[in-house]
Amino acid sequence: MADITQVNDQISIEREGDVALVCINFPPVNATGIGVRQGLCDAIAQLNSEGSAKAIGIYAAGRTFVAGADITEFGKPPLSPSLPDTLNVIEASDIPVICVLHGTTLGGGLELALSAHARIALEGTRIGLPEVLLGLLPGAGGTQRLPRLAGMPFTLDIALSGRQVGAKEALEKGAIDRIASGDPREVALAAAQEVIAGTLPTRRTRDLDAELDQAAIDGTRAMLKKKQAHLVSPHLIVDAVEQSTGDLDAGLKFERDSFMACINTPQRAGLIHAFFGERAVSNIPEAKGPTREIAKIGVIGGGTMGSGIATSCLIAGYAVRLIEVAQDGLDRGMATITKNLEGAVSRGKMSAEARDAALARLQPSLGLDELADVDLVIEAVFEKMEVKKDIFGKLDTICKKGAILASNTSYLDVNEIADCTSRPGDVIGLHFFSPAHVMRLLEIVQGAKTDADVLASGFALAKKLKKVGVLAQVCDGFIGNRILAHYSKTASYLVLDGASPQDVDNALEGFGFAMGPHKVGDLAGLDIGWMTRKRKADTRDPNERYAGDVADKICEEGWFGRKTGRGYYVYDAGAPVPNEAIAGFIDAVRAEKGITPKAFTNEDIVDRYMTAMIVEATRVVEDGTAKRPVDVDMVFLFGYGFPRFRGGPLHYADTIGASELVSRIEAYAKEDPNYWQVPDLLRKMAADGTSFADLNKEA
Ligand code: 3H9
Repeated sequence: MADITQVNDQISIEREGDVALVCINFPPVNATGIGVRQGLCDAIAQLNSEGSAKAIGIYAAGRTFVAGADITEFGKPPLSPSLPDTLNVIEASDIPVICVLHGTTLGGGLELALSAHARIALEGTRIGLPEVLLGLLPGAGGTQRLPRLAGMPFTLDIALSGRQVGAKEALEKGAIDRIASGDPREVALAAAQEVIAGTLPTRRTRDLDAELDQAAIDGTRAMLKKKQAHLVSPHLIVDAVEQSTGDLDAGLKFERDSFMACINTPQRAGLIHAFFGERAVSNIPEAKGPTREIAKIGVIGGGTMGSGIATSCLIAGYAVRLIEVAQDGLDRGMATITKNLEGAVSRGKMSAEARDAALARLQPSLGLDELADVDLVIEAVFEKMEVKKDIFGKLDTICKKGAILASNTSYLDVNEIADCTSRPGDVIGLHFFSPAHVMRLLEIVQGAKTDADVLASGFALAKKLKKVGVLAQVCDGFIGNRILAHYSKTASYLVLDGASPQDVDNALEGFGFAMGPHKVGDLAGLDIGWMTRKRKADTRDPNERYAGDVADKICEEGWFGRKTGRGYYVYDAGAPVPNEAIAGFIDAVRAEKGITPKAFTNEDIVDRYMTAMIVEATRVVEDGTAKRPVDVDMVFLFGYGFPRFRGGPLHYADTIGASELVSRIEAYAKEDPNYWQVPDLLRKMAADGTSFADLNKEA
């Protein structure tokens, strides 16, 4: 009978001869919540006061060693003992302590291991300090103890990138002492016995010195100044790592103070909203339940979109049949897919063998008849309803019973497409974002008659493709493009009313977007918007202020952005520069419309642009196109380059507050009452004092 004492629900001590094994058991990921911290302190104190054990082995039950601090505790009043204090207790133990790592040993989990007197990782273990991805810095010794073991460059690398490192690299760098194979408990027992026998050396990390690498510190600072000026925690990480050459306790204090400063930032709140939001979007009944088996996928269309979708499916391990109408289109599609896969190999995302295997699973075909045996078809052809209807009518007769028929349409009515088949229950929208093998968003569009298992299969597919699947209902543009169509007019109105395209871009880049809307337009191709404006000209609301005057003039010159070398910017060799001719177009339109230009500050620009985005996002939640505010937020983080540290448009809206937003909209409405209207939901939230976070909780 094993001699096991339960310290609390999450920590137990097992005694085996001279060895004490401390097991952490707090599913799902053994995060260091208050129970784990208290239990570890009590276990170490108890074993030291008893004095009978000669070595302590700490390991964890379940799929992983500790994956970090308990993120759900952040933003709430801190509970003692803190993690740094807990780890100091472990490090101070008179009885040597070893940790056995498996799974993903991250953040506070790695810091726990660093406070032990030796570390062994099981094969396949990955370690990392991902706090930076949550707007934090390692707050329990990571910036102080890791440099002592593995040096400053490695610490800066993993603490600033948040990347996970394999056991082999961790061993080479000195972050762990050994790699072993087997069961965590057995390895912990054997290692502790070795410690007693003297064949596994132990030492306290605090007794080692960290070597100053000024070049690494200075180089990193310069890089951050250029690339991550608006983020708080990366800069503090460098400051903390620089402190690691001094007294450990002073370094730990600096680190703790910096950690607490980060805890209180909106960036931390935004990034943690993003962490949980990414998981919440598929934590809905529609994503669960039975799914249909998918092994072979047909992709119709070898253009950029179809090729990207095919690439994504191949990378995930599916067999893919690529369909085009003519040989040259098919050849182009095959070449694009091959190039995409090459890119994945050169970026280290895929091995050359995996690429060859993927290409072997790809079958090019001319004509839809070849789709009889596929489990899922994804149509990615020209956005014209007549073309789509023709294809889906044919698929209805060709595809096997039970095959899922998906359209990658970005705004067309999925119900209309479904209704031209005899099996609308099999039809769904799967809206990928370009480049489809890179962008992580997948809007999963539920038609009125889509079967539940088809919908759940859409979510299962998203997971397999490593994408973030978000449920959307049918409407023009679904969640993302519908909101985009509304707020992008603000950028044009700002230019008509006094700002330059560069003013708008600079202000929004300052807010955190990687590119302002005019640069994005140039990249996507200005002709796309031009075609849409022409297509919608007859149906445009006569009361709507036209937003396309300047863009139309640019397109009339044959300037479609990057692909023609000229758009809002000029793309000769070197960095793009503003296209000077545009100012003339803007002046002409202002003169024609009698507009007297006004001055806009960066803050004015951001406020108007973001308020317009929030208005349409609110309507999308109000009418049920998106299930919850968090779904809108994830669409924007994963599909539209919205700055992750701001959490998404509706998380950001909560930082402003519904009342303030209503006042802003009412003020803007004095200029353009047709465009600026307060959504009923926002007015109600202002009256009730509620937030989008409250709506997330209710849903
Ligand atoms: C830190 O450590 C700070 C310290 O330096 C200093 C402190 C003073 N806490 O992702 P999954 C939940 S900061 C609470 O679906 P996977 C997650 O929400 C932390 N909950 O599984 C999900 O719940 P549900 C540094 C957590 O296998 C469930 O566990 N650490 C935590 O795809 C399963 O997660 C990190 O940033 C947590 N720390 O991936 C690591 N982690 O089932 C964050 C997970 O209800 N975590 N949950 O939806 C991860 O990267 C991944 O979850 C992991 C597993 C790789 C561990």
